[in-house]
Amino acid sequence: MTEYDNILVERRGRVGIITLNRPKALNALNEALMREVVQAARAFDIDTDIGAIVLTGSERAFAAGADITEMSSKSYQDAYVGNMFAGWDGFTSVRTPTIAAVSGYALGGGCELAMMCDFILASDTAKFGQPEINLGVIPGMGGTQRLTRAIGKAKAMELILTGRIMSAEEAEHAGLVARIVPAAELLDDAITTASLIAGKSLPVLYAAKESVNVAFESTLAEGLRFERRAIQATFGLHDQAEGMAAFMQKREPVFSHS
Ligand code: CO8
Repeated sequence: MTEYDNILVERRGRVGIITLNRPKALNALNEALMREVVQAARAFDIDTDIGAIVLTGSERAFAAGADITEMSSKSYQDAYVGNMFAGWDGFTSVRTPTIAAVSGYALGGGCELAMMCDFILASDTAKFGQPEINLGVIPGMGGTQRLTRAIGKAKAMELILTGRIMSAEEAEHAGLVARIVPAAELLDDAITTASLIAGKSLPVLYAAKESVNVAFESTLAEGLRFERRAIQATFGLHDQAEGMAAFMQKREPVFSHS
């Protein structure tokens, strides 16, 4: 497996795990780390033996934001010509389901990276926020868009304009987080959840993920049309025949991911 400097990568069965690993900087997201996360996620994505990806950090911090030390000396020209943060699009284009397992700080780019995943599992110690306003900038990796879609305008505005940090409990109530898990159980729970997902048919997971994401990018009518075409297409899969046969034969399905 490829060696990385800023992340750890491992597999557990059909689950790929990417752990952000810059403990001295609370996993601040510098460009090298971004390239590694995207490279590792893509490698898992093209591997059909992987059916779900868990992205996590440490107990103290999922990630405390984009790397302020690296950003502080950048000029407008550097940011614009270098297309700062655009590389993260490589992570959001991954088709394999992704779960963010968040413990501790998920601030700024850290919160935005968690929101790039398909859903967030949070430990009871997780803290979410977009404190960029305190640095004289605004969220730049999707925060103004994904947070607003996730928790609504009023709450997103309040968080982004004040820089206030919210607890895991508040984030769950607001709809940012799928579930809260005790800190000590977070990674195990995330891997168990990912294994459950990875046991489903991979092409059907792709179709489900793509269809849910269309809800954020289209009208209801277009989304419903997309969904209908997507479910119709599943009837071309061996796994649809297997899933329905298994139900009728009162046994567990064995999906071939085809
Ligand atoms: N970048 C770089 N280093 C960081 C970062 C960061 N985002 N966060 C923490 N660190 C470093 C600290 O500098 C410190 O290093 P050192 O030990 O060498 O001094 C180490 O991590 C530990 O941090 P603290 O000592 O500060 O730990 P505390 O427990 O006291 O505080 C906090 C933890 C509250 C998380 C605090 O570190 C903090 O406020 N961090 C910054 C949070 C933040 O503002 N994040 C947003 C960053 S901006 C962003 O993500 C998007 C920018 C979009 C720009 C778009 C432009 C076009």
